[in-house]
Amino acid sequence: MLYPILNDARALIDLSGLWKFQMDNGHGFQENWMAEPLPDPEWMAVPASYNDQKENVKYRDHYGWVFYQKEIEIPGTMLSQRIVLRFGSVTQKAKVYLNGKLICEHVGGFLPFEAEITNALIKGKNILCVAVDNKVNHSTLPVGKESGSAFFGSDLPDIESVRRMEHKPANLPNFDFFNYAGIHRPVKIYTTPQSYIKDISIVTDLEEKDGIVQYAVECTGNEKIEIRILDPQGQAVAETEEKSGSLRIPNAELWEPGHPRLYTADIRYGEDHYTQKFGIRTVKVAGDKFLINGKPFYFKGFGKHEDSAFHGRGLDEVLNVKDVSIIHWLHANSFRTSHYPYSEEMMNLCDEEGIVVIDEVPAVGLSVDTYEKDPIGFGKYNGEHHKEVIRDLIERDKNHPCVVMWSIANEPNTEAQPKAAYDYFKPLYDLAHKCDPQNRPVTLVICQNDYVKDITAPAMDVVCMNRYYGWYLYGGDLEMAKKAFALEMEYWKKTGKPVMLTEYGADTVAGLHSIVPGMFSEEYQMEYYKAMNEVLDECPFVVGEQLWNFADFATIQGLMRVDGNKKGILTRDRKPKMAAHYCRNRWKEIPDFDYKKS
Ligand code: GCB
Repeated sequence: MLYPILNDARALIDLSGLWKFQMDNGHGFQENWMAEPLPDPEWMAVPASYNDQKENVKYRDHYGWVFYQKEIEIPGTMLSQRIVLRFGSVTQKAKVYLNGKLICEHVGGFLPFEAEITNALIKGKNILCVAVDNKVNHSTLPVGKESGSAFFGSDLPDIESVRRMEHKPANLPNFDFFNYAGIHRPVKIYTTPQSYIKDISIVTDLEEKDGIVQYAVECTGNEKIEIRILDPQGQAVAETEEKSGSLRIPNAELWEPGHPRLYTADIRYGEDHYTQKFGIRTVKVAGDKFLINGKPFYFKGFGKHEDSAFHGRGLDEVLNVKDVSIIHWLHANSFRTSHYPYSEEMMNLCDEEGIVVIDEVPAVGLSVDTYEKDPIGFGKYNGEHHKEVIRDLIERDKNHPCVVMWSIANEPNTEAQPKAAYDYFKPLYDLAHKCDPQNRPVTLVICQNDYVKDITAPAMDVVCMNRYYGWYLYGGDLEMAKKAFALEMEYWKKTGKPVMLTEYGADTVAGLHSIVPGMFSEEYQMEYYKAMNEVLDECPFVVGEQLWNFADFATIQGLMRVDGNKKGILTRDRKPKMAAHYCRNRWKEIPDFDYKKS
């Protein structure tokens, strides 16, 4: 799906700003809130989560539908074109109405969707209404549990279960980040001519010093096409009048981490015009190495979250720029979009800034017990939706040079029912390969478990693992943690695969210090990373270290979390903890390429 742009052929209107908002009273749909002005609205900013914009627990802990409304009027000059309404993301589920008519529905909170509204618009004012549902359950990604009794603030369940101390919230996210909801990314209206450019796929290769650009443009209509490839300085270096084919760029300037050179495919099709940036680079796994442009790359970075004060999970471009600036300051070169696709704006920025991205679908929280205890196993999840998000993510991000690998899940327990896990995930792995014109490596991030039983992780192109030796296991005992970690790495070495640590970390309260490093202190977090990195540095097959987490982030309330997850090397407002300085010094000495020589 193409990112909406403004140019001499296409108009673009951004509907960001204040929208009218009302939480469902249980009768919103029956009372036709989609068609009439909301009965008792208040103001809510878009894009952003609604949860933290007001000082009342009912917004933070709302469970179910909310309604957003905006009056829109389209300039008459735009009406001769195709008019498309596009959402960057709405979390978790959306029903979109124009003047009371349902124009589209979307399930899944982290990917864009759009609908043509040319014929649904009326002259003058139109009521645009978006109903948003935040519930998570076994059919959604991420996964939640719906057990059907009390939720925050609702009535107590029967007295017997209260006495038995059974507390089953109606909706419990099975993931460790706050279930922020709302219209999270920009809502835009864009236009195209009636015959238009629908999609573009670009795959690049290298032959000696030349770049090979294979391209395919999908269009509707029957117009003449003209494509020019512009180099990073804007000079035309190739031209064609074919919708698909291959072009040679002599002495190509490559896209590399830290040195991102971007080309542009400038496409005219009849009256339409679209410009697509791309990078000339290759990505490949060879033996136990991860190659970018044929050279062994070493990932230095973190798992992140889209999370900040007030905005929640809403797009915050200031924060994106700030985070990328901090990534450069740290001498890091990469991150994983844990645990869902990030905004298109962030992906564009990473292309421009030369940050390497592992792109993850929102498949977090898929957990099963042993066959005896959980005979349905992975069967309880919605595999079709899982396929859909893989297809849609790749469709959205296929042309980004920053994306070097797809992650099809975070921490499903692949060892409790090893064969069932393999049968569930292997087809998803194959699907990701099939969908990606660039055929990038595919992985799945595994959790700490009885690793010798896991047959799914070794079936991936890179073994990506989250490990908490020294925190959840052997917490406080770094010597023991090191030994256990080193023992495990002996096992993975034998698989011959590239291995990467995609999470490791320790909760750390900024400002808490101890001379003898103790858990939660800044000294412990730093010593923890030193200890784990000592093990990693002994393993030539390890192709990267991405710690957990870039910054502290919000989670559901619970006994494990004091004001959220504190494993950031930065605080939530981006102040460095001691470990950030340690990482900065370490990563300064680690080159992007050829770190592990043997
Ligand atoms: C994990 C999860 C991540 C959590 C983290 C933690 O393994 O992948 O979502 O936040 O552990 O801090 O417990």
